[in-house]
Amino acid sequence: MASLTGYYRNYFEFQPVTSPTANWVAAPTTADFNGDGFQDLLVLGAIFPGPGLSAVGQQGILLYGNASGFDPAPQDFPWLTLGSIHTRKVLVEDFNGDDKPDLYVASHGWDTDPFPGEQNLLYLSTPTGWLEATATLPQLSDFTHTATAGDIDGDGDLDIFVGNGYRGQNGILSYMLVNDGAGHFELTRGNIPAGPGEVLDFNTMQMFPGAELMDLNGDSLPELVITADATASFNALRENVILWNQGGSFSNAAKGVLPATPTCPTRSSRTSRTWTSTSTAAWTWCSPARRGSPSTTDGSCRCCWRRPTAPTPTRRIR
Ligand SMILES: [Ca+2]
Ligand SMILES: [Ca+2]
Ligand SMILES: [Ca+2]
Ligand SMILES: [Ca+2]
Repeated sequence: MASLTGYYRNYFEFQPVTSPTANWVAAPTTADFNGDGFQDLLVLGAIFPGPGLSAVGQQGILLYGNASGFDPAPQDFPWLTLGSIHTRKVLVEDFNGDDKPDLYVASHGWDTDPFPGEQNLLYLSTPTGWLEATATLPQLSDFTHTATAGDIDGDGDLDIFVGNGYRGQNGILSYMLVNDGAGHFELTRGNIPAGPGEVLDFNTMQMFPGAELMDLNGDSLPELVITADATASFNALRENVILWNQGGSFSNAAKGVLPATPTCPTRSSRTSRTWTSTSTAAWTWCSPARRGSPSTTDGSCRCCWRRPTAPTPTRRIR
């Protein structure tokens, strides 16, 4: 691998690299951007709120893969001027049908109250290079945490589900961008359940950070899988769901619920049967990062908590 020093090395160590200063890296994405058969790596800079910091757009980096590793890409790619504040996901797909990759950049912006959101970005391939086509998107400062592409209506082009699973300052619900085949998109919510009381309504039902389009039943139309925010105790649902594609539309009526993962009792529920087990076998000790998480070893509620300080395990909860 070509050595990564200075600027590039710092990026991967989450170090400040330039002014404006990135203190975060966002949405690492692999794709063959230059069509040479080697996977390339795109990483965007991001800025996370902190003392003395302000919401300033950041550049990213693109490294072209080769037989021995990666090298910086020529600066004809718009990573230097991309200027996103906090991106969550980058879609690299051919949206305009010329067999070259295009980019949709899904961002939520300055990540602190009042969560003002950020304009998502679109870059299209042309015979002579990249075209910034963001102006053709809906002009919205939405609080986008995820996006996913798929041909939802089976007309041969890739459409985009924009997942606004959290309210943000502007309260913009999720939407679908329907492609006209040339990389021009029309916003609609007529084919997704984002109305009051429906599964994509963050106001009443469900907050979610993740979404994917994929065909799960082999009919060539992608289903929409939504992964819920399990920590949002105020959510009515907190369900990971499959929205089955019904001829290009998704609805509450055609919803499947994925099995829930076990959750650990909290300290306030430590008198539950699990926690009053007389056998320390019901416990599993783990690293701080996994405290309070269910064991993945057997799917039962063997909960990670705190490694005891005493030589003999106790069931003290901290
Ligand atoms: Ca490549
Ligand atoms: Ca293209
Ligand atoms: Ca389509
Ligand atoms: Ca399907």
